[in-house]
Amino acid sequence: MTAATIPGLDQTPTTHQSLLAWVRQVAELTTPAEVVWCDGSDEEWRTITGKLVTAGTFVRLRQKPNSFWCASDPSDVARVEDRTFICSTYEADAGPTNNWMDPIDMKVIMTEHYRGSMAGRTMYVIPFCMGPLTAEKPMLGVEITDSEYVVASMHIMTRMGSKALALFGDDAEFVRCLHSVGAPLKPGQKDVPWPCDQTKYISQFPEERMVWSYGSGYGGNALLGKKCYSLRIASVIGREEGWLAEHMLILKLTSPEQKVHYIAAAFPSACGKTNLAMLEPAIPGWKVETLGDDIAWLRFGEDGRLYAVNPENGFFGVAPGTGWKTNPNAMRTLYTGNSIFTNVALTDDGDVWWEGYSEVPPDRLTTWKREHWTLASDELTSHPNSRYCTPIAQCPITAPEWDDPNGVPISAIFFGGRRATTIPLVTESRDWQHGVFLGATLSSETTAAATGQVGVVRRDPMAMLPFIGYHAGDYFQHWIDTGKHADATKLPKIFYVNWFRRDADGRFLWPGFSENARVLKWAIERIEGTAPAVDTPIGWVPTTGALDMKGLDTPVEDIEAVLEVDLDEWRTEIPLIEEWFTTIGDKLPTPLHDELEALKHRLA
Ligand code: SAT
Ligand code: MN
Repeated sequence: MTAATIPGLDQTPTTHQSLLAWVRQVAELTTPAEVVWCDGSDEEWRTITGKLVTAGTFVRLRQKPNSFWCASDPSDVARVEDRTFICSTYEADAGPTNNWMDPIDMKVIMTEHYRGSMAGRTMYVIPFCMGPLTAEKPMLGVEITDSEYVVASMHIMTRMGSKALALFGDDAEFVRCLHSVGAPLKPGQKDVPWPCDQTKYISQFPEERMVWSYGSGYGGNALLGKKCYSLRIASVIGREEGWLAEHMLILKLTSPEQKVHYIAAAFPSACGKTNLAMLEPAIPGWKVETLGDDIAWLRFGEDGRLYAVNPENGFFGVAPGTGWKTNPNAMRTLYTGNSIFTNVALTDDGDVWWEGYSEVPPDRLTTWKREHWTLASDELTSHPNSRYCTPIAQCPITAPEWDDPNGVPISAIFFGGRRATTIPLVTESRDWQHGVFLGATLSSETTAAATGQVGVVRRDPMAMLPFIGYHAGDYFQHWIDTGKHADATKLPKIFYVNWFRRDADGRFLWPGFSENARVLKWAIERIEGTAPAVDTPIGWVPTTGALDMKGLDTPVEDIEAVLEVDLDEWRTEIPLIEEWFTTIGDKLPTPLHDELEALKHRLA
């Protein structure tokens, strides 16, 4: 079939010539059966989800309105970091923490994979906008995909369709996102519920503001507005334009005196980011509202403060462990409906279930592998990385300003990881540069949610290790410069938290979850200059009495232990930080080297 005869190709709802030319070029390469421009309407949602139900990809839930269960191919369940590439012209611009390939070589390889890859399928053109549509400079993108699952998910996760396309005019800049599951259909060939290819590529071309993804249908590999655009590509744009694209939740904290503070926080996976974003504070009178659970774009406002915008329109949260006890606001959001559940279990009466959803599982379930499950089975019902995808706007504690194009002024940035030892419950950095040092050396123990050994300490700078679109050393320098160019009194204060410290018997020293509000409260009181802290070699740590512990019966020894700065543990930490900094190489900014030397000196 020649391009001119592909149905739908000439139905072009835009006068943006370079967009039209690109769509035509992709259609000629991938040879789909038809081309559809997505308008983002409710009718389109009904058509697409209906098609997915007919194909056996989706099962319509009977217990949650307008919601669907979906199981992926068992091999296609998570981001594939070893298949993720930064294709900058020079390898030195990708740095030691990314896989790099020459952009020309990558295009040659991937072009051959894309050739004919959409045969027998529909090619969808999804215009979208990351962040508010009303932004002064809306952050536009177009994803071309042959996956209905992607179209349905993009309906939830982004502002997409006609309302985004209206902002393109004749020549607006946009990020080109190309995605194919890599499973062409021969005439008459029956489709599978989750088409994908064993070969996968997730390639970013930062200089061209372009993403090419092939072979996977899953989340961060396929919803290209998410990690690929809003972190990898946006981090490069942010460096050029003087702002930060970060892997951070955004929350609004209101005190009993009605004082409002906004907090952004970065944690590696499985450290409770979504739970913190939707916290129900354990201390009376304090209120948390949410603005985002995964990504924050931080830009300076005219008043010199740093403002955060969440580029996303939905939550793509880890399902296991989400329940009425751990995150009631997430549960309320999901019960509202309009959601897609991927790789969780399905109940006989048409509902979802996962480990932690409720205390007692139903007697019988269909697992994420589509297998029959009973209480006697010892298999997990849901994949540890199974996900819910649900609109932010329907979360009962979404702050009304979540869609404000100017964002919200950030008072505090939290970095956090999962560490059994060494890292106290909370440390306040001495200043911005020391805070950058804390973020750059952020570490976490691996959990069962990812493949590999459990309990190994890994560096995950700013929780951005797989998402920095350029050289990690340049990224640290950009963070330092961001502080240098600002009025220090207006910068957010930077804190380092660890909810996961344990005693010698492996028992958690801190209750976590809604009690974490006590740490937020202390941080706010530090900003307001009212809470006590001790000056330790690693930064400011609360005095034992500084945390509001009213209503908690945590023994004072536990509070002392969770706040302890153990100099011996820290001396053991130093070689690990040195090893990490060696990995970064020559581009490690001198100020971070100086911070390490100063820390060593204070510990000596
Ligand atoms: O796989 S995703 O990037 O979509 C989700 C995540 O890892 O946060
Ligand atoms: Mn994430």
